[in-house]
Amino acid sequence: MTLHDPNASAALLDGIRAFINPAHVRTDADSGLHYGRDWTRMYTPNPLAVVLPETLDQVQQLVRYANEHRLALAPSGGRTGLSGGAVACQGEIVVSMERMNRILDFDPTDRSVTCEAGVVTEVLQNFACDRGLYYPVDFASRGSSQIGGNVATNAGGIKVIRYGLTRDWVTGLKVVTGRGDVLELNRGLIKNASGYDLRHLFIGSEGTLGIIVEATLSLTRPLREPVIMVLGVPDLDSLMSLYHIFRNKLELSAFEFFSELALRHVLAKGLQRPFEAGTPYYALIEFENPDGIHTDTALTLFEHCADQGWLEDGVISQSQAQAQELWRLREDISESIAPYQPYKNDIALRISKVPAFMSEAEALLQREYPDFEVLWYGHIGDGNLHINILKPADLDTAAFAEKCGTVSEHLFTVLQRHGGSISAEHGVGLLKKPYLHYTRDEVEISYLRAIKQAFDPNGIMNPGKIFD
Ligand code: 2HG
Ligand code: ZN
Repeated sequence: MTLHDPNASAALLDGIRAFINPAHVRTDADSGLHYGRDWTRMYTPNPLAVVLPETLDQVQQLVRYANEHRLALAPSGGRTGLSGGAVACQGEIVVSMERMNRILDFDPTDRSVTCEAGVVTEVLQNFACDRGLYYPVDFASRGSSQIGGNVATNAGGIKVIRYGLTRDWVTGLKVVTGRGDVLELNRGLIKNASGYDLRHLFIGSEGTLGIIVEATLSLTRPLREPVIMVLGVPDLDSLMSLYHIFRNKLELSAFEFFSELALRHVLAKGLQRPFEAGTPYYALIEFENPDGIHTDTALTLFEHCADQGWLEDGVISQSQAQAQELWRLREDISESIAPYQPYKNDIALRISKVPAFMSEAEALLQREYPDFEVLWYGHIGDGNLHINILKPADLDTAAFAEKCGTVSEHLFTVLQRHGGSISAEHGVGLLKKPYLHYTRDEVEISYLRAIKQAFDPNGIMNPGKIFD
């Protein structure tokens, strides 16, 4: 909600300064720009203020205060989201969790760690690594995304095929609900059959039910000597054949894909082609290979697939450094295309439906939008495709957004027919809100609203995100 009277808003912010360090209640333009948006660049940030609490108690006081004065709060983590879930464009108070960044507890017997919401993903990964363990939810924005945001979007990433999503690693949450109550959900238990599991409602809630303040996460053993193969593939059917055969013979920790068009953007940034031949698609496969025990299997599979015409060329990493370089071919795509203001899609399908959907969608996009450059990449091994449409230089942002809205209607009609979801891992936020009905019907959305009402009766928590 926007406060039109500047004196009234100044007085309300002074009220917050009574319980939060005044230096951490900011209204300057730079803070508004910095904290008021995520990696989605389609919205103009316009927060009332940015508040950086340091304790659970302060978060609770803030939520109670916001209820009393009907102030909208937009919880904020590393703001690496791509659906506008952390955007504050309607006079919200941004609640940045970045000062709540302590790791509070580690237990080697439980193999679990409890941390505040503002801990950066990579910090947690390194903390686990230093103790001989592994936090396996991983993605390109690991260096700035925060655990609270990961939980709020149920972040997925590049290892889902083996390790699942953030949801699979959260054993406990401490939250402040939209009503201002503190709930300790599941308390790190593995088994807990004591009724509704509210923890799972907060996972993926995109800040609309309350503020995640702490998370308890499981850890596992690290991957043993993982190797990467990048394979050049002539068509989609071949890609799926590779998926079947490699997945049956090796335990994969990643099966990613990208198109030649997508690859060209990372090559333009100075990376090397994985091998000389260019092919329409590439598969990136990761598996453990301690002491080279699976090398023969991988090479036999490679030869078999080449004989079948399912791949044209390929490379297998010979060192950790080479593996990292190969990963960059896939992981750097998103950043390399950011200057083109891409219209992003993050869809999910059952894996068995991927080829039919992709060929239908490709034909549709070529027929209806021949002038758009469309890039395909993503986590094909778990049915998650990122379709990025690049803005032509001569089209202004508003006209492009409008055209992409029409693309979405077409694309999601096909997606719905194949039983898919409009968001696999980025969330709904503002960007996908108009299309939620392609995945959730009105009856189901009415249950979502009822849940929102129970946790946030005054509608102060991230209003306008997911649904209105
Ligand atoms: C990825 O998988 C991220 O690289 C970003 O989820 C996807 O840029 C995108 O659309
Ligand atoms: Zn992704």
